[in-house]
Amino acid sequence: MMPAIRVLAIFTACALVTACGGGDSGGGATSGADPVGGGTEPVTDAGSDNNSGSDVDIGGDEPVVLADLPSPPLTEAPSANDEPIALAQEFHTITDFPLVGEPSPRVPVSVVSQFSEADFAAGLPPAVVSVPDGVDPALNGAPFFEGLQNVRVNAGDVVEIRYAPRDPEGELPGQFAQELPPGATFDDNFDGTRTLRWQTFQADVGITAFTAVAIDPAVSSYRSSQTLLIAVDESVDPANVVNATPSIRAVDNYTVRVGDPVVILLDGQDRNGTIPSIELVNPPAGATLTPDYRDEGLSWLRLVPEFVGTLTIDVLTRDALDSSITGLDRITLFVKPASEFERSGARLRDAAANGRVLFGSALSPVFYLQADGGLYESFADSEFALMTPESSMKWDAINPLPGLFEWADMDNLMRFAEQHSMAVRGHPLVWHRSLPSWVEETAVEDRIVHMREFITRVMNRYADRVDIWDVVNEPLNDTSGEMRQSLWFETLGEQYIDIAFAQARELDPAATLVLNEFDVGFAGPKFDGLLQLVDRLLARDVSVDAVGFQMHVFSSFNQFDELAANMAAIAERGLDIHITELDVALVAGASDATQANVYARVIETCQEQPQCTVLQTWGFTDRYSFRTVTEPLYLNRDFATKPAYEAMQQTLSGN
Ligand code: 9MR
Repeated sequence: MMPAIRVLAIFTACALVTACGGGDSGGGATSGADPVGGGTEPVTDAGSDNNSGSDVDIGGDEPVVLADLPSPPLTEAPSANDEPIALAQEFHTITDFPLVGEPSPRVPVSVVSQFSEADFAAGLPPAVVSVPDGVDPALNGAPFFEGLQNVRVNAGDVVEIRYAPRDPEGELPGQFAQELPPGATFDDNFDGTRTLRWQTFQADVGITAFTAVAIDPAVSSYRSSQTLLIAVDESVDPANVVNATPSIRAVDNYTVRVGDPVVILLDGQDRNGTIPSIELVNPPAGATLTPDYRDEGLSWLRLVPEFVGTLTIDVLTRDALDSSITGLDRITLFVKPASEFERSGARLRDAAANGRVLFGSALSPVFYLQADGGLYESFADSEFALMTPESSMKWDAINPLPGLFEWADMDNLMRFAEQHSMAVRGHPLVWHRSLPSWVEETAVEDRIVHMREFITRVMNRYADRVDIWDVVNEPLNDTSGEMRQSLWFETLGEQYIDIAFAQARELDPAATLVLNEFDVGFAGPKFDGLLQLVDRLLARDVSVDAVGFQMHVFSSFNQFDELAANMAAIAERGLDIHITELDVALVAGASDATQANVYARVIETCQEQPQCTVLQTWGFTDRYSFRTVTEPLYLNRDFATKPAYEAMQQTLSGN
């Protein structure tokens, strides 16, 4: 059971309002402040006076005091309606424990059309000109498009609009298109003009905006963005609307292991907005095709390949309006014998444990909904003693709308960790990214309470299964080491960090609480800024136990001495070091051996520092990496080991 929840009372108010004066030298500013314990007031708008950022005085060394969160809460708490339901086997690849899915039906996230008929009637929107420093528009006029106006058509018509960029100085500007309407092209006429060509369908009815950008011939960063509105009306005679051939959304080729269940999501598409039916032309023995339980446009193909070799499955889509119109798509699976995926030597987690380091990886959301989920699971369950949800615990994943909680993905990863005896790192409780838009739109004076409500809800559900929490992620600017002017910083200056840690500590007294940051594995202003922040937090008794070094590095990385020195500086302050997100992007021309060496030496550096207690990679296969094009991980896209795997094994084993 979690202890009862108390909220931030009033932060040390004097320190947080400009009226109290600035000067943060030595912390006198808050000493006379009157922390209100047990108060009921949420954060007042005093916080909003502190938006200015770096001149905010966060005050002295007073620990924050938490008081009760507001009742009723600012947004509706999770309820029984959010509870996941059992997920049938037809929809996933896991065989050794039951999975859950979101309850049906899905609550739609409302999509508000950006442009209305009134906007259309108002005429062509004005161009948006970006004038770089050093350009005087009086001397160099902005480029523009000649002769454009908003366009109205009927569904079924082909839109053709010629874009002729012009420049007041007479030279010909360049141009490019921002996102095109579905199926449209922006064709080069080889005379400086381009033509937008768009075959409209019934599904396109409404107002679509299209933006082209003209580039000044003299200064390429001097640009005009011109949006044009295209109103597509209902067709006078629906029979005039072309009926396009349906298809399924493209499916990648996958390598799978013989005998593992495979699932493939088939997403029927038709440009006119109807949903085609799906048939398998040559279904493999035992294959099932099951409509998704939440979205009628989706079907799940599930099969267990029995033979090694290349398996092709042809999928026929049949038009919803005219059954004689069909599309054909092919899915290819490379089915390999189990022996291809066997690995000699110690498993990474066991090798690491000998050297007292906890070894693990981030796990992709819903890996069990991918064709190669079986291979993914078997590698993860044998190699890792610790797992972090790569994205399933982020705010936008769990709480996309106020009062709506989607727990299923995170519940499944927790269950996976439990099943395979892995420790769990919760990630991240407070971050400026991966926020649902409703959080970004909250009033600054309410935001700390929203933050605390989120922390509370996540920790109440998972704290008894989580050992380590990344409480605050990336509080510093990308390179400078100054505080990031994030929407969290905007509330109370850096005291949001104190509050987040106090809240996390209260809810999970025994957990390891971490401040996680990137680009701190080498010397420079960012690491200096981190150390200063850590010192300020420790001076205020903030309950931080460890610093996470993310370590998204490149194969050219060679500052191992600096990494060791940085770790030592954190260790001297009594904190542990966790390598939290290690991956090594290949730079052009670099070999796998160079990459392997970086993995080995980062691991070695951690092993040499007694307080480096956790080593974690950010995924393990190049197929599911956020840096996939740079092949930063130690299995390739087909789950074959790369030299980095053996190098890690050897280094972790101390060989
Ligand atoms: O790898 C993650 C990627 O799949 C997500 O799209 C992205 C946004 O949520 O986050 C990535 O993970 C980040 C991590 O949570 C924090 N440190 C930086 C990681 C890479 O951006």
